[in-house]
Amino acid sequence: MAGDLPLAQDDIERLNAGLTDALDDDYGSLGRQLGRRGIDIDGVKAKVAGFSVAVPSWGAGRGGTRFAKFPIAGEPTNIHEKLEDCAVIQQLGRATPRVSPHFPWDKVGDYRGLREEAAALGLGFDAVNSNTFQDQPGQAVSYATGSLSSTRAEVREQAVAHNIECIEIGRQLGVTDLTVWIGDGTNFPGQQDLGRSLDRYLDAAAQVYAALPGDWRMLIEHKMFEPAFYSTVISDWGSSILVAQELGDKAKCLVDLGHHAPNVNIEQIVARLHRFGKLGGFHFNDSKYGDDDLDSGSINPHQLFLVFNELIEAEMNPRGEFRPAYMIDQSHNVTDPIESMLSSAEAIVAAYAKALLVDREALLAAQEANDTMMAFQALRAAYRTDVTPILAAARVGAGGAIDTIAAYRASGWRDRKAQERKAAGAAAGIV
Ligand code: RM4
Ligand code: MN
Ligand code: MN
Repeated sequence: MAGDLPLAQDDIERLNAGLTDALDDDYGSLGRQLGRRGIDIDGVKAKVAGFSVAVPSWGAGRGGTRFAKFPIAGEPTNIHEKLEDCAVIQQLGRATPRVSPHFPWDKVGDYRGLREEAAALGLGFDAVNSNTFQDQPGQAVSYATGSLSSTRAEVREQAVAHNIECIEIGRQLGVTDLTVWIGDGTNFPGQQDLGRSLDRYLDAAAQVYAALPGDWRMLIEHKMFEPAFYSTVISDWGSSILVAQELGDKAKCLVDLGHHAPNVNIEQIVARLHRFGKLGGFHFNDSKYGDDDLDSGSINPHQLFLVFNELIEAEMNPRGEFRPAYMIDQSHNVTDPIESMLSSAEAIVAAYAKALLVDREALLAAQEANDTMMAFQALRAAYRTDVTPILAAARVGAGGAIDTIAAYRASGWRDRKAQERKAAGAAAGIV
């Protein structure tokens, strides 16, 4: 149960009061418009209110590139401060009630205590992310040769042990998913045998899989490049699904929007993975060139809509259980991370809401009749609808802000934290 939310609820309500008449007006008008299309706006609002996406603990700090990081005053530097900032995002936006942790970045002595601390802030935890892509102080062996696929047995053992430790931490945090992304791969042709490195990965991943409790899933995240630039071991959705099929039912695939070659049809990958019951999770961000980790919907909101169109198709036609782990996975290099995550969550929920508006009967009929233009128009009609009033009304219903970023700025949160928190380091890298 939420104890102490970080912002004064009265302040949020006072700001909302000045915007309520306009919202009611816009909601009424959109309701009439949707009514003419046979859609009940309150039903859409109820679905939107039930939708949520996790935020990554590391996203609360300012990111950087491999060239530089420019910290801001008052940014969080440990998991406790990160949770506070995530609670601000949730209090205002009401779409991000869970935080996805990363280990060892978020290591603490007492995980049950951490779970209580989060609950008091109105938060729970989501998928645990293991980190075997960089070395940590005091680590026995280096990941310089890779981790789960390293040629060195003692490195593979260390990576397996770390993943098993993440499962144990996750149990204490009340989580049931382990996300495994590895940085393993090569920078030169010939550097490693492409077949044998996958064999080593499969063998090590099976040991992690064997340690999963009955109700847990292992989410395999593929990525085409970076930090390895010639080949990666789990490079694409093909490798991911083959591995997941070999490991077993509890292994699923996780799609990160930025982890593909430019122009790849990601919505089709979503549909394919779902077809075989292997779609386990999705990392939201946006990209112009590669794994840019830009804010969701900032570059290509139409792609986000098309992805959600497939996710809703999947939800309506579940193959076995459909329980995708949704998470924002971004690096906020030039904005206040709280503002970026508020804006990104809104873009994600908007894409979801628009996809809910697709007239699926009309779409299917047009597809069956090979009426290309009307099939496209079924999507277009949904995409061009401004769903802003539905999102705002859903937020208000849950105690959030109508204008989240204005409310955040009015709260003076970051300036206050700048007085209290120690300064963040400027080391280059994602955290
Ligand atoms: C990777 C991948 C993982 C994330 C790390 C920080 O590119 O997207 O999901 O945990 O970055
Ligand atoms: Mn990711
Ligand atoms: Mn990534």
